[in-house]
Amino acid sequence: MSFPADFVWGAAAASYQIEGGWQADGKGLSVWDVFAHRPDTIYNGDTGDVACDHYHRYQDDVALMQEIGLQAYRFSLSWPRILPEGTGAINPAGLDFYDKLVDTLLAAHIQPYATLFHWDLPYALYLRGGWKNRDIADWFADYTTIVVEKLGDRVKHWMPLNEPVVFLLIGHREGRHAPGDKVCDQDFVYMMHNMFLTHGKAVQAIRAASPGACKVGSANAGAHTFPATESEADIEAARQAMFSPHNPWSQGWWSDPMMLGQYPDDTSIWGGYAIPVQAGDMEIIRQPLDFFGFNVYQGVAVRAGENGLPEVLPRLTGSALTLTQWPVTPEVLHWPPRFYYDRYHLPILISENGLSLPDWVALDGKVHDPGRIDFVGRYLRAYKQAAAAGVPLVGYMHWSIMDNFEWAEGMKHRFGLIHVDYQTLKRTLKDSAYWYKDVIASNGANL
Ligand code: IFM
Repeated sequence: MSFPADFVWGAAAASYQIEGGWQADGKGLSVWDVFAHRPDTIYNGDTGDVACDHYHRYQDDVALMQEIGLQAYRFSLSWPRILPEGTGAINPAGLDFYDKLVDTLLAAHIQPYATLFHWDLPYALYLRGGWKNRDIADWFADYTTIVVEKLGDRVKHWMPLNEPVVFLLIGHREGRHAPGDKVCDQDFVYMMHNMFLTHGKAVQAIRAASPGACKVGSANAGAHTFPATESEADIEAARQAMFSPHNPWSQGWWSDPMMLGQYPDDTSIWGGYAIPVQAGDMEIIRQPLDFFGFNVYQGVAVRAGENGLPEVLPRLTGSALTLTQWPVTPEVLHWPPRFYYDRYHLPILISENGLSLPDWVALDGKVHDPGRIDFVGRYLRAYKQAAAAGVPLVGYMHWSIMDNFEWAEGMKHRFGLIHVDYQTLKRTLKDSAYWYKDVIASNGANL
C-alpha cells in the first residue's frame, strides 16, 4: 500500500518564525515582537527581529524549495504586516509581500497552503482585549476577507488558525509564550469560545471571498494517543483518551467543537465555569471543512486499565527523545489519523511533523542529519499504515522547511530541512532535504 496518487508533499513555516523584517515597510507590532523584547522571555535573548530574513530572501528560499521538489509550501501570513493596527488601514507593502510570494511559488510549481494566523496577534488588538474580546471573530473575518480577496485567485488551500490549543494554553494560561499572560479559568473559557467563533467566521469569510473553489481545513494540535497493543480494548482506550474532557489538551476540547459543534459537558478542568455560548454560536463554529489537518510530533501509549478506564503508560526508560525531549513515537501517524477519520469523516492532512536536532555544518560543508531521515522515515511508514487501514490522506507537510525561531526556545532548536546560519543567513540543504527529495519523487514508494 502506498500513498494516493494525488498525495501532496510539502513543508511548512510560519511568519514570525522565519520572516524577520519586524518593522519593515509599515508592519505593525505583534504580541510576539513585544514579548520577545521583554527580558528573560526567550532562550539566549533571541528574537524574531531578523529570524531567517525570509521577508527579503523569499525568492532564494522558494528556489531551494523547488530544488527539493516540494509540491506545496504551507506558510502563514502576519496579520499586523497587513493590518498594522489589526483593523482599519491596510499596509499595501505587507499585502504585496504575500502576493509576490504566492506568484513566486506558483512559478516554481509549488502550491501555496496559507495559514491565516500562526500566533502573531496584532499588539494593538491585544490592547483591545485580544482573545477575551468577542469582537475578535469579526476583526479576524475582516482581515480574512482582505487576504482572500487579494490572493484567492491563486491560493486554493486555506487554514484559519494554527494550533489554537498552544497559543491559548501556553501563551495565555501558562505565560511561557506571547503575550505571557496567566489568565484565570473564567477568562479562559471566554477566550476559548471566542477562538472557536473566530475559526467559524473565518471559514465563512474564506468561502464568501474566494473567487473560485477552494479547500479549507484545520491545523490543530493537542493530545495524541496510540494503543499499547492492537487489542480492541486498548484501541478503544486510546481513542477515548484522545477525546477525554479531563485533559486540557484533549481533542474533546480543541477539535470536537469545530467538527461536531459541541463542547464536552464536564467543564471541571476549567474550574467548572460554563462556556459562554450564545444562541447560534455552535452553528457558526461548526463549519463544513474539506480536510482535517493536524500537527503532530509525539504521543502517548494507552491501554485499557483494570477499572475499564484508559491508562497512559509511562515512557520506557532510555527510549529515544528528540532535542526538545519529545519521545519518538511514529505510531501517532497511524492511529490518530484513524481516530480522527472515524470521528469526523474527513480526509487527513499532516499539517506539521518533524523534529529538532543539534545540526551543524560539517567540515565537508554539508549538514549530516541521519536522525531526521530515520525519524521522518519511521513516521511516514506509520502514515502509510493509516492509508492501508482505509483513511484517505491529503498530504504531509514537514516542519519545517528551514531552521527558525522556535518561540521561547529561540534559535536553540533546528527543525529545518535547510540549515540556516544565523550570523551570515547562509542556507545549506541538509542531507534530509536530499532524502526528502527522493521520497517526493517516488511518492513515498522508497520508504
Ligand atoms: O515551531 C512550532 C510551530 O510553530 C508550531 N508547531 C510545533 C512547532 C515545533 O515546536
